Amino acid sequence: MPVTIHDEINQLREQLNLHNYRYYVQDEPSIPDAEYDRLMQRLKQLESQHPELVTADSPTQRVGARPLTAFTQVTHEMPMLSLDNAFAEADMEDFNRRILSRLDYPVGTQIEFACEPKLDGIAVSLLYEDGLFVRGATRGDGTTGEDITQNIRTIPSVPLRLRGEGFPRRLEVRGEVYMPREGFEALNEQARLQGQKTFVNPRNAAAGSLRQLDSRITAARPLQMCSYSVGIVEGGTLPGQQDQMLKQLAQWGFRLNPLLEVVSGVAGCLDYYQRILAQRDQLGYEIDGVVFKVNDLALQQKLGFVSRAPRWAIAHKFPAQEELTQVRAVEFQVGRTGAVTPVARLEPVFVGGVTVSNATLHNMDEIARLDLRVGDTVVIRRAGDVIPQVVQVVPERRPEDARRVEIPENCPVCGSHVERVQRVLRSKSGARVEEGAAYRCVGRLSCKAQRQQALIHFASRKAMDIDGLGEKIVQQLVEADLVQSPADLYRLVPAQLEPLEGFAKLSASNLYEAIQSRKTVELARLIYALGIPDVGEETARTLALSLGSMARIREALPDTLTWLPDIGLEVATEIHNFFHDESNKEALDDLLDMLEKVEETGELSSKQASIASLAQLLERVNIKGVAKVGAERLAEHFGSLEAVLTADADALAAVPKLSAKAVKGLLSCIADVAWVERVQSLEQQLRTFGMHWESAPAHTSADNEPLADQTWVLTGTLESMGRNEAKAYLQQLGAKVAGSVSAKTSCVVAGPGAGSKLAQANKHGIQVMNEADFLDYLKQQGIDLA
Ligand code: D41
Repeated sequence: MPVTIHDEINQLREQLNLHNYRYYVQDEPSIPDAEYDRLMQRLKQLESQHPELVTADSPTQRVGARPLTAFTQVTHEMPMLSLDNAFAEADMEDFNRRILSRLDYPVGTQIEFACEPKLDGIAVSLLYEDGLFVRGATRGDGTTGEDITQNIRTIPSVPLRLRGEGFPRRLEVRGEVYMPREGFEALNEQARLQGQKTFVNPRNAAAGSLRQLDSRITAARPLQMCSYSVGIVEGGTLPGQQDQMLKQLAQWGFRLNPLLEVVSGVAGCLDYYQRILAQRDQLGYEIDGVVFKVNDLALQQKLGFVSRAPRWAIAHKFPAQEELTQVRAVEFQVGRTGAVTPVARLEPVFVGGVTVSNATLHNMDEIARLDLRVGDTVVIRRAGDVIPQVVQVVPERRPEDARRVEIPENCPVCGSHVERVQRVLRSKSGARVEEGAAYRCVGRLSCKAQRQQALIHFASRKAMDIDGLGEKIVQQLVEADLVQSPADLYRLVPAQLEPLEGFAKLSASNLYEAIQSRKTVELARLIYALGIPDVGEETARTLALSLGSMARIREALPDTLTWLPDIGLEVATEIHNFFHDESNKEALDDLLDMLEKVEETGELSSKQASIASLAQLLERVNIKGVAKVGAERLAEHFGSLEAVLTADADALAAVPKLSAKAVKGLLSCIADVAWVERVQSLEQQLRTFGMHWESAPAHTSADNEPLADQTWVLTGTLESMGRNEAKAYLQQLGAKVAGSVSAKTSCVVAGPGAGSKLAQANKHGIQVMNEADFLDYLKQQGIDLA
């Protein structure tokens, strides 16, 4: 029998609703997103061809068509009550005592309580008639709220039609709309990138999202709704227990909090409170306490309410995650790269379980954004185990003598000039979105703060890995003026260390040995150890692998650096500026003098600019009408830059599928001597730098690093490749390559002429590979040996 359009539409809706329910209510996706998208597309297509078949509860109808001009008021047929609060165990005991006495139950009776986390969101009422969602409203003052039907419809965990059967003809479901933490962070991140105002907390974000007149905005906000109660119930009945009643709502398609539980007596409540409090920071959403409700609905009825709050329910609040306090001072800290950042010194305040007396203010823009002054009362927030933040100034409490915060002209640590550097934030798509000012102390290593941080970084495990040279000892060395720069570390002698606090003869000589043993270092480590702003391990490795030597890295122009994987113009500029700063140059020369050897990682292959990289070059030299594809076609057709630059109109016409616009653009470029020279010199520089951006290893991750945690040693000469090449392959597989054999060595690759290292390996029983084995192994690992 042929399926009618009507049937197909119904089937699609059923499938989509089921998927939605599984995904947003039960957190168990049942079909892949791509399949969902396909079904949705098909349904939209059918509905647009048959508009008469569109229904209000169709999954296509979540986002409203027209923005409202204002919200209308809704008077709740049954008032939405409020909750009394308990702040201490004694309040809970009182709550229980009141219940027992009102019910005439003997003291000590253990009654059942339904418990759930108290979601920090917005209370709403959802009305269903004959199973169809007809109206959503905010709680408002409990008597009147606002009609937010259009916005509620966009929340995927709200059913537009009740599932299953047996529901009352009229049913009002009450619950909380909230924004999970992850969605909140993402929303704020997006707002920051677009230079828009951020939300102070997830609750405000949820409230702001529901208050949108244009439901398309609400639809884009990651909102969720959990139900916790009912209002109107007409033409049907519900189970007689709070927990059973909620479970029935879940059957009809509502989301419940999964931590719902029934406990016995106050002791059960207090235990539940402690257990949820312990989980608070790990939950994906914010809660401000737990709610206890007498589980038996008949008892709830008997208990009734006083002044708009039920006698049968209470919210046991957690310690606040937001508190008010005063800013005593704003001080400035100097970091490793000289960045001068403001820190608020606060009147100590207990918030989120700890006493907070400092909060970072990030930068001067943040101070401007907050309009923060010394003396201001501010909202401090510490949630989810994160660093305390100043989220807001309370303008009403600003004292008359509140002082503006100025960036100091001189470094608070060393007195050097503080310079302003442009800070450019970019979104992932590369569009520039915000410019602001950052400030830097120009003192470099002459600034004690920078020196200390720089030395700590220099000695750290991923950098020079100097055993025993930690934060505290660096601090002592700097305090005692024993080291002015990294190079000075290598000049230290045990006799200078011995007098330091906590040192003895042995520890002094151990530290000395540890420092001396790190005079040979791989280039990538050394680059990382220098602490160039924005240059992490990955970038350091890219620089070392691609440019091969310190000399080349020091010389490279920002333009050249941007050809390397994952290096944008900002990082490239930082790198260039770092190496061209006089004081850095001096410190680096001095350091290189002190080091015995920098192990340079050569090129992976000597392959010069290939066809693909020619395409990259052509794509980046601003030829009108030539983008990625056009550049690829040109590169493929001509094969060399020379051939492209000498092509004429006929030659270009012969390039398959090249657009007329591209031909025109290229011809006018070729006619421009300055352009041709620029392109030629760019190619020349890239060639002399021997870049092989194609073959530079992409991001390495643990799963394609079979040798992660292993240390390999190369000895003797390999016939098929240079030592640097062999080393690069091993590093590509995740191995560390060391210069000497120790108990930690995993494997030794021994070429002809191997001497003492091979003997050592045999002595320790360490695996040894000859060249043929090694080549086989590399091939097995998918390394392409030309
Ligand atoms: O999670 C919540 N925020 C929550 C709020 C909850 N789990 N249960 C609640 N129960 C009630 C009663 C007992 C009055 C039905 C509530 C609220 N009320 C409530 N939310 C805002 C005001 C009152």
